[in-house]
Amino acid sequence: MALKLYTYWRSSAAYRVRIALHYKGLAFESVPKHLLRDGGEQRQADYLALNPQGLVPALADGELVIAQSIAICEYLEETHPEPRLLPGDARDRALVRSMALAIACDIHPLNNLSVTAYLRSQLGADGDAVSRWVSHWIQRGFAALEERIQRGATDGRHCYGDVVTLADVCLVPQMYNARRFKVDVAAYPRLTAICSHLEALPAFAAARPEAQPDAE
Ligand SMILES: N[C@@H](CCC(=O)N[C@@H](CS)C(=O)NCC(=O)O)C(=O)O
Repeated sequence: MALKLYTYWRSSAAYRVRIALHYKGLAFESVPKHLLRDGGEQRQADYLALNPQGLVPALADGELVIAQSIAICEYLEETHPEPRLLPGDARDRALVRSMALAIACDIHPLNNLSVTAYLRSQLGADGDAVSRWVSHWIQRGFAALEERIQRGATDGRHCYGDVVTLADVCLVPQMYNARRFKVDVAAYPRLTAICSHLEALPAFAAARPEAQPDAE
Protein backbone atom coordinates (compact mmCIF):
# COMPACT_ATOMS: atom_id res chain seq x y z
CA MET A 1 0.00 0.00 0.00
CA ALA A 2 1.25 3.48 -0.91
CA LEU A 3 2.71 5.70 1.77
CA LYS A 4 0.74 8.87 2.41
CA LEU A 5 2.45 11.95 3.81
CA TYR A 6 0.39 14.65 5.49
CA THR A 7 2.48 17.68 4.79
CA TYR A 8 2.67 21.43 4.25
CA TRP A 9 5.13 22.86 1.78
CA ARG A 10 6.79 25.23 4.25
CA SER A 11 6.81 22.87 7.22
CA SER A 12 10.41 22.09 8.03
CA ALA A 13 9.44 18.97 9.99
CA ALA A 14 7.58 17.64 6.93
CA TYR A 15 10.56 18.68 4.79
CA ARG A 16 12.74 16.27 6.82
CA VAL A 17 10.44 13.38 6.03
CA ARG A 18 10.22 14.33 2.35
CA ILE A 19 14.03 14.23 2.15
CA ALA A 20 14.13 10.80 3.83
CA LEU A 21 11.43 9.41 1.51
CA HIS A 22 13.14 10.70 -1.63
CA TYR A 23 16.59 9.63 -0.42
CA LYS A 24 15.34 6.10 0.08
CA GLY A 25 13.57 6.14 -3.27
CA LEU A 26 10.13 5.53 -1.74
CA ALA A 27 7.01 6.53 -3.64
CA PHE A 28 4.48 8.46 -1.58
CA GLU A 29 1.33 10.48 -1.96
CA SER A 30 1.41 14.02 -0.56
CA VAL A 31 -1.71 15.10 1.31
CA PRO A 32 -1.33 18.83 1.95
CA LYS A 33 -2.69 20.35 5.15
CA HIS A 34 -2.68 24.12 4.95
CA LEU A 35 -1.46 25.38 8.31
CA LEU A 36 -3.10 28.82 8.05
CA ARG A 37 -6.23 28.42 5.94
CA ASP A 38 -9.56 28.23 7.83
CA GLY A 39 -7.82 28.44 11.19
CA GLY A 40 -5.41 25.67 10.17
CA GLU A 41 -6.39 22.44 8.46
CA GLN A 42 -4.13 20.60 10.89
CA ARG A 43 -6.65 21.42 13.63
CA GLN A 44 -9.72 20.12 11.82
CA ALA A 45 -11.50 17.05 13.12
CA ASP A 46 -10.59 14.73 10.23
CA TYR A 47 -6.89 15.37 10.75
CA LEU A 48 -7.07 15.32 14.56
CA ALA A 49 -8.57 11.86 14.24
CA LEU A 50 -5.28 10.82 12.62
CA ASN A 51 -2.92 12.92 14.71
CA PRO A 52 -4.35 14.36 17.93
CA GLN A 53 -1.33 16.67 18.23
CA GLY A 54 -2.60 18.63 15.23
CA LEU A 55 0.86 18.99 13.70
CA VAL A 56 2.34 17.96 10.38
CA PRO A 57 3.91 15.72 9.32
CA ALA A 58 2.13 12.40 9.78
CA LEU A 59 2.88 9.35 7.68
CA ALA A 60 0.25 6.73 6.91
CA ASP A 61 1.46 3.28 5.93
CA GLY A 62 -1.80 1.40 5.46
CA GLU A 63 -3.62 1.46 8.79
CA LEU A 64 -0.58 2.67 10.66
CA VAL A 65 -0.31 6.43 11.19
CA ILE A 66 2.92 7.82 12.63
CA ALA A 67 3.37 11.38 13.89
CA GLN A 68 6.71 13.08 14.70
CA SER A 69 9.23 13.46 11.91
CA ILE A 70 12.10 11.74 13.70
CA ALA A 71 9.95 8.71 14.56
CA ILE A 72 8.87 8.60 10.92
CA CYS A 73 12.46 8.77 9.66
CA GLU A 74 13.50 6.02 12.07
CA TYR A 75 10.56 3.88 10.90
CA LEU A 76 11.61 4.37 7.28
CA GLU A 77 15.18 3.52 8.22
CA GLU A 78 14.11 0.28 9.88
CA THR A 79 11.69 -0.78 7.16
CA HIS A 80 13.90 0.35 4.24
CA PRO A 81 17.45 0.23 5.57
CA GLU A 82 19.24 1.14 2.33
CA PRO A 83 20.50 3.71 1.63
CA ARG A 84 21.15 4.25 5.30
CA LEU A 85 20.54 7.45 7.17
CA LEU A 86 22.06 6.12 10.37
CA PRO A 87 25.58 4.70 10.55
CA GLY A 88 26.21 1.03 11.39
CA ASP A 89 28.41 1.77 14.38
CA ALA A 90 26.66 2.60 17.68
CA ARG A 91 29.02 5.47 18.51
CA ASP A 92 28.63 7.09 15.11
CA ARG A 93 24.88 6.58 15.30
CA ALA A 94 24.68 8.27 18.70
CA LEU A 95 26.59 11.30 17.40
CA VAL A 96 24.38 11.60 14.32
CA ARG A 97 21.23 11.35 16.44
CA SER A 98 22.60 13.89 18.86
CA MET A 99 23.01 16.46 16.05
CA ALA A 100 19.62 15.64 14.55
CA LEU A 101 17.91 16.01 17.93
CA ALA A 102 19.75 19.25 18.74
CA ILE A 103 17.83 20.66 15.77
CA ALA A 104 14.55 18.77 16.09
CA CYS A 105 14.16 19.12 19.88
CA ASP A 106 16.03 22.27 20.85
CA ILE A 107 15.83 24.65 17.88
CA HIS A 108 12.81 23.88 15.74
CA PRO A 109 10.03 23.75 18.41
CA LEU A 110 10.81 27.31 19.45
CA ASN A 111 10.12 28.69 15.98
CA ASN A 112 6.98 26.67 15.38
CA LEU A 113 3.79 28.43 14.28
CA SER A 114 1.73 27.70 17.41
CA VAL A 115 4.58 28.88 19.68
CA THR A 116 5.02 32.18 17.85
CA ALA A 117 1.24 32.60 17.64
CA TYR A 118 1.06 32.19 21.44
CA LEU A 119 3.79 34.79 21.92
CA ARG A 120 1.73 37.22 19.84
CA SER A 121 -1.75 36.48 21.12
CA GLN A 122 -1.11 35.73 24.81
CA LEU A 123 2.11 37.52 25.68
CA GLY A 124 1.72 40.66 23.59
CA ALA A 125 4.84 40.17 21.46
CA ASP A 126 4.90 42.25 18.26
CA GLY A 127 6.46 41.20 14.95
CA ASP A 128 9.88 42.50 15.93
CA ALA A 129 9.88 40.66 19.27
CA VAL A 130 8.82 37.42 17.59
CA SER A 131 11.63 37.76 15.03
CA ARG A 132 14.12 38.31 17.82
CA TRP A 133 12.80 35.25 19.65
CA VAL A 134 13.04 33.00 16.59
CA SER A 135 16.49 34.30 15.61
CA HIS A 136 17.83 33.93 19.13
CA TRP A 137 17.05 30.20 19.34
CA ILE A 138 18.27 29.46 15.84
CA GLN A 139 21.51 31.39 16.41
CA ARG A 140 22.16 29.70 19.72
CA GLY A 141 21.52 26.24 18.27
CA PHE A 142 23.47 26.86 15.07
CA ALA A 143 26.48 28.25 16.96
CA ALA A 144 26.72 25.03 18.96
CA LEU A 145 26.25 22.88 15.88
CA GLU A 146 28.91 24.81 13.97
CA GLU A 147 31.32 24.20 16.84
CA ARG A 148 30.46 20.51 17.02
CA ILE A 149 30.99 20.06 13.32
CA GLN A 150 34.31 21.86 13.50
CA ARG A 151 35.46 19.45 16.20
CA GLY A 152 33.94 16.35 14.63
CA ALA A 153 34.67 13.97 11.79
CA THR A 154 33.27 15.46 8.60
CA ASP A 155 34.32 15.90 4.98
CA GLY A 156 32.93 19.45 5.03
CA ARG A 157 29.95 18.43 2.87
CA HIS A 158 27.99 16.47 5.51
CA CYS A 159 27.31 16.99 9.19
CA TYR A 160 28.99 13.71 10.02
CA GLY A 161 31.37 11.57 8.00
CA ASP A 162 31.12 11.61 4.22
CA VAL A 163 27.59 10.38 3.53
CA VAL A 164 24.10 11.73 4.10
CA THR A 165 22.73 11.05 7.58
CA LEU A 166 19.72 11.97 9.67
CA ALA A 167 21.67 15.03 10.87
CA ASP A 168 21.77 16.35 7.29
CA VAL A 169 18.08 15.57 6.87
CA CYS A 170 17.41 17.89 9.83
CA LEU A 171 19.96 20.59 9.01
CA VAL A 172 18.75 21.56 5.53
CA PRO A 173 15.13 22.31 6.58
CA GLN A 174 16.34 24.25 9.62
CA MET A 175 18.63 26.30 7.36
CA TYR A 176 15.58 27.00 5.18
CA ASN A 177 13.78 28.29 8.29
CA ALA A 178 16.78 30.38 9.33
CA ARG A 179 16.86 32.09 5.94
CA ARG A 180 13.12 32.55 6.01
CA PHE A 181 13.42 34.34 9.34
CA LYS A 182 16.35 36.40 8.00
CA VAL A 183 18.98 35.02 10.35
CA ASP A 184 22.49 35.97 9.20
CA VAL A 185 23.59 32.45 8.27
CA ALA A 186 26.99 33.66 7.03
CA ALA A 187 28.00 33.40 10.69
CA TYR A 188 27.95 29.59 10.27
CA PRO A 189 30.30 28.84 7.36
CA ARG A 190 30.45 25.10 7.97
CA LEU A 191 26.70 24.74 8.13
CA THR A 192 26.15 26.80 4.98
CA ALA A 193 28.85 24.89 3.06
CA ILE A 194 27.23 21.59 4.05
CA CYS A 195 23.80 22.86 2.99
CA SER A 196 25.08 24.10 -0.39
CA HIS A 197 26.32 20.61 -1.14
CA LEU A 198 23.22 18.82 0.16
CA GLU A 199 20.64 21.13 -1.45
CA ALA A 200 21.98 20.15 -4.88
CA LEU A 201 21.44 16.41 -4.29
CA PRO A 202 18.34 15.05 -6.06
CA ALA A 203 16.54 13.89 -2.90
CA PHE A 204 17.00 17.23 -1.19
CA ALA A 205 16.05 19.18 -4.31
CA ALA A 206 12.84 17.17 -4.75
CA ALA A 207 11.90 17.74 -1.10
CA ARG A 208 12.43 21.52 -1.03
CA PRO A 209 9.37 23.61 -0.20
CA GLU A 210 9.14 25.36 -3.58
CA ALA A 211 8.99 22.00 -5.38
CA GLN A 212 5.87 20.83 -3.51
CA PRO A 213 2.47 20.65 -5.18
CA ASP A 214 0.94 22.93 -2.53
CA ALA A 215 3.69 25.58 -2.71
CA GLU A 216 2.34 29.11 -2.95
N1 LIG B 1 8.26 17.58 16.66
C1 LIG B 1 7.36 17.59 15.55
C2 LIG B 1 7.11 19.02 15.15
C3 LIG B 1 5.97 19.15 14.19
C4 LIG B 1 5.63 20.60 13.95
O1 LIG B 1 5.93 21.47 14.80
N2 LIG B 1 4.98 20.87 12.82
C5 LIG B 1 4.62 22.22 12.50
C6 LIG B 1 5.06 22.57 11.09
S1 LIG B 1 6.82 22.51 10.96
C7 LIG B 1 3.11 22.36 12.56
O2 LIG B 1 2.38 21.47 12.18
N3 LIG B 1 2.66 23.51 13.04
C8 LIG B 1 1.26 23.81 13.09
C9 LIG B 1 0.85 24.42 14.38
O3 LIG B 1 1.71 24.75 15.19
O4 LIG B 1 -0.34 24.59 14.54
C10 LIG B 1 7.95 16.79 14.38
O5 LIG B 1 9.19 16.68 14.33
O6 LIG B 1 7.21 16.24 13.59
